[in-house]
Amino acid sequence: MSTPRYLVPGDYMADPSVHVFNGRIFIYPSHDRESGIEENDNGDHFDMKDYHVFSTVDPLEGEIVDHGKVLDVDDVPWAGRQLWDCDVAEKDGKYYMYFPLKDRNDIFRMGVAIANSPEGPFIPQPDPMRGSYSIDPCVFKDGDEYYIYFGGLWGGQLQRYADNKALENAHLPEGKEKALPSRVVRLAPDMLQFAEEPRPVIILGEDGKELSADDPHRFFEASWMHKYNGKYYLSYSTGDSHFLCYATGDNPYGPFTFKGVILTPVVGWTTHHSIIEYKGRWFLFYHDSVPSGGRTWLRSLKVRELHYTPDGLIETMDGMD
Ligand code: FUB
Repeated sequence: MSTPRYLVPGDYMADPSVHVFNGRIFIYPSHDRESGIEENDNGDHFDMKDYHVFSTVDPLEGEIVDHGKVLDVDDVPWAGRQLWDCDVAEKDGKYYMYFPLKDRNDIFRMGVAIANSPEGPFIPQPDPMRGSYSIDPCVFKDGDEYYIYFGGLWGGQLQRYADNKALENAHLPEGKEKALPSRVVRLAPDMLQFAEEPRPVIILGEDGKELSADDPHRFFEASWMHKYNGKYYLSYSTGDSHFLCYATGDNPYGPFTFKGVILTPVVGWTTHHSIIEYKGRWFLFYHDSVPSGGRTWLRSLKVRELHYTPDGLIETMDGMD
C-alpha cells in the first residue's frame, strides 16, 4: 500500500478528473475557495469561480506542474454561479472540457469549452449543451464513441428531473423506493451536444434488484467510469453516507452490479474521485478536508495507488489514511 500524497498543498482543489494525454497525467479539479457563504444542504457554500489544470509524470513523487487558470466564470456568457466538477476528453487533437454551472435562473446546466492542448486555456461555447441538467460530468471514451455520465442529488438538482424533463415538484425517493439513478448519454460526433436522450444508469444489488433509496451504497454524485480487463467499472460517491463505491457491467449503459466500497469516509462531507491506469499501475485521485481543519468546502487533492484482487475486485482503502 502506498501512502497517500497531497498534490497541491498551497491551494484548495477538489473533485479531480484525471486523464493521461500524450503520456502525461493531467488533473482537472474544482478550485475551492472561501466564499463566506454559510454551509447548507443545497451546497451554496461551494461557490467556485475558476479552474486550474495540473500535470505530472509521477503522481506519487514527481513535480506537480500548475498550468494556471484555464477557465473563469466571467468568460462564460450564460453564467450564473458555482463552477463545480468538470471533465475533459480529447478528440482529433482538440480538448473538450465539460463543466456544470448554474445559469442565471439558478439551474445547473452543462457547458463545453475547447482547447488546442490538454493544459488549456479552454474557450467556452456561447450556450450550454441542449437538454443538459444537473452536475458532475464524467466523459468516457469507448472505441470511437464518447459517453458522458452525470448527475447529483440535493444541491446537484437531479431530483428535479424525470425522463429528462423538469418536474413541477422535485421528487427525492425515500426508504424502499428505487434510488435515483445517475444518467449516461452518448456524445454527438462534434462533441458539443448529446447524440441521444440521456438514459438512467441502473445499479443492481447482488440479488438482481435495483438499489433502494435507503441503501447506504446507492448513487449520490461523482460518477466515474473506467475499464479493467474488459469490464466497465462505474464508481461514484454515496453522498450522505460518505463512501466511494463501485459497480461493474458489460457495456457503457449498464445495468451495473454493485461490487463494494473503494474508499471509506474521508474527513469532510463530500468524497469525489477518479481512477486511471498509468505505466501499468492504477491510481485513485480524491480529496479530503484534513489540511483545512475539516472545513467541508475547502478540500485538498490526494492520490494513492489502487489494487485489484485476482478476481477483479477493487481492494477497499481507508479514507482516514
Ligand atoms: O465540488 C462541488 C460538488 O461537491 C461536486 O460537484 C460534488 O461531486 C461534490 O464533491
